[in-house]
Amino acid sequence: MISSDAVPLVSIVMGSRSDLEQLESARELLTSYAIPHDVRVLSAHRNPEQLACFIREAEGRGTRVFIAAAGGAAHLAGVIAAHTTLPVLGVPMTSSLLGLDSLLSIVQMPRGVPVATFAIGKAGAANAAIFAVQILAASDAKLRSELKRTRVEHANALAAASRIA
Ligand code: RP5
Repeated sequence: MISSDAVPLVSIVMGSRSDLEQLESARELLTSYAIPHDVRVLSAHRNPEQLACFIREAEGRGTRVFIAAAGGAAHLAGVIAAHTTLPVLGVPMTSSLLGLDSLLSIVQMPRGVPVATFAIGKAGAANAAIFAVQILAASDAKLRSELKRTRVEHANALAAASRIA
């Protein structure tokens, strides 16, 4: 169970409230692994000072991973990475250019300030959350065994549903 006063280990930051729907799976996954997390709308271009302040404070509080979701000229993840050496997982949001603009903006970070980039939209959001759990699990044996158990459960469910005719 996530206690409300637990230190958020993962911070989900999105560029606009309009991104929220694509990120629901990320929130659900982190909750299912009982990972304390927070969720913020902070834009790299609309409120840059607030964003920088939040990243510094989050790191000071004990956040270990950032998930950054943005669409269009999606510089949010890169800007977050500029303010921290913690891992930043970038999720391109679907956009008027189907999210290809967001994907290319996030994935093409110049050498030296990396952002791990995931698939466009909901699948990417879910995978970023799982990846965040995997990062935390590197130093948490219990979490590692939960991840393994989930993989086995998914494989079993797939096997049980494999017969179509
Ligand atoms: C980006 O611009 C946001 O991440 C969002 O995906 C996109 C559109 O934002 P809104 O105009 O809906 O606020 O910064």
